[in-house]
Amino acid sequence: MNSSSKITVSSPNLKYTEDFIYSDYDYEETLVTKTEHELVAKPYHTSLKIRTGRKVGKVGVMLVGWGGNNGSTFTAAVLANRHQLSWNTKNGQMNPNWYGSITQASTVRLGLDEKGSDVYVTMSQLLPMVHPDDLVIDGWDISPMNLADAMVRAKVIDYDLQQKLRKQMLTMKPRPAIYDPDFIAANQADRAVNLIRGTRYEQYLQIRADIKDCRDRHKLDKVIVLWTANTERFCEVVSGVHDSSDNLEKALRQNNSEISPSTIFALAAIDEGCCYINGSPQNTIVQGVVERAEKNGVFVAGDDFKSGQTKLKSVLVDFLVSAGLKPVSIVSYNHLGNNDGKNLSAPRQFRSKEITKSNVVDDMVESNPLLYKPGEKPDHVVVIKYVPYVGDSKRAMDEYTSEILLHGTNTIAVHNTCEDSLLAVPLILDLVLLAELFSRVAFRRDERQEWSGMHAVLSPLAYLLKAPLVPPGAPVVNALFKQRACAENILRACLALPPAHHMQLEHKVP
Ligand code: NAI
Ligand code: DG6
Repeated sequence: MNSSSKITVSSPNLKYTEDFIYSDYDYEETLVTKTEHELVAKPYHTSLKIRTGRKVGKVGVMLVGWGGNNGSTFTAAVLANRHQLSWNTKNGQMNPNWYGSITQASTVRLGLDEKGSDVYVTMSQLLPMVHPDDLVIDGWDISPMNLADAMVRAKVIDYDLQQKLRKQMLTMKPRPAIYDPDFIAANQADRAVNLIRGTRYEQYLQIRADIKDCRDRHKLDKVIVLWTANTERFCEVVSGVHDSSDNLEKALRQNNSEISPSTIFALAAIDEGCCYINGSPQNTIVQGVVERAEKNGVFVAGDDFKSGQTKLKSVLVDFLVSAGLKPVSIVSYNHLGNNDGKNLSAPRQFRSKEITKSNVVDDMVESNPLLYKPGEKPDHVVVIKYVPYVGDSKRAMDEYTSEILLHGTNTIAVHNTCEDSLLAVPLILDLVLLAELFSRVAFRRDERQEWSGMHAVLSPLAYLLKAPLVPPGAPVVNALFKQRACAENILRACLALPPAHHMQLEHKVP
């Protein structure tokens, strides 16, 4: 496989122009109707026209919480890759990579060659995507620390690489941010000194001004705003406040105290025409935010990066349930010593994380009524403890107990030790790159219709998120490989390629 090879699809259903890739796509599904004694399955297909813009443009990402472990590590990773910096460790010389990023370091099967062997390409080769080296990074933090010192504070990057990045990162300074002590843990107060003062509406206006400033200064075509700041408590959703774009606007101007800092960032981003991604668990993207995003034709996505323990859970439980085994107890314990762990040691912030970490097996359980009665679920407990000594090196211990044949018991125990930020950073990259790509994809059913983009709630990013938001009424999918297949097959559809089915009938049918 040559990761720089150009891919050209040769098909009567695909047309390339200078600006667009046009795909004529037959979307196939099966409609099931139920009568008292019978299920009738009827295949159907929908003809779609899909248009993908080929011009990527100059893209900026503005991180909320830029000076945190994820923000500083993301910046370090982009710079290390951009400048191809190598560094020494006790294990020898290291070179940068993007391991953990599905767009940069994972492959998709394009098809088979003349000998019947699989041909794989990097996911980023399929369609024009922003190159990570070209991303402009900016952002906000309630802590004023420059990015070089923030990287030292995070204790994630090897010392020698820190030295090589120091000069450049010293010049990077987070913009003042919105701080509301009611939303994050009290133990964060000492870093909250880089602040936008004033009412919530004034803070919103300042965030808009910051986005404009970043866009103008770097001559950007697109800015994506991504929250990787502290986990907030859930806001109390109040009707007449959060339930519509107009009500939110009114409440913002009235300085309503249940409008969280993250929701103010979301509103400002959307009103500046930027996609907003929520990498933390809180309920930022309330109904009024979704409505605002729909009106402005921009994407929102969330919630909470799915990096380690939950990613494995969304594989393991899918495996168990689809193997006909019945998980009955899932206990997930973790301890960590970074600032995220410190913030999560407060009950209300822990509760936000407990919610996103707990609802991640529901779709798999509901998919198998042979194992689970309606409403029945495994016992599922999530514990998080703050242990400063281990820093960013999170320990996650999971015990999965399942009922097996004739009421036997199968217990699987998993222990994972890993720098949390090194798992989260590639997800930040993928979220940004895929959101940008999907902003260039439009659909219509026939020539008479206008092109329209995907739904404002960008659910194809679900693979990267613990509690994926979906458009109203759409089913939530947590199973990891279904999520991956969704993203991969949408990319294939943009190229008029059939979904990956893995049947390999060439090798089975005489
Ligand atoms: P961190 O605590 O090191 O960084 C958060 C940063 O946000 C801090 O620098 C803090 O000063 C800043 N901040 C707090 N409130 C702010 C506000 N209103 N505006 C701007 N900046 C603000 O945390 P870390 O490890 O970088 O994680 C960030 C978020 O990502 C957390 O919510 C965490 O739960 C979430 N997350 C992290 C994962 C990981 O594997 N590292 C995975 C899933 C989610
Ligand atoms: C402790 O659980 C801290 C959290 O921020 C997690 O590290 C983070 O949400 C990642 O969770 P997971 O379950 O995807 O590894």
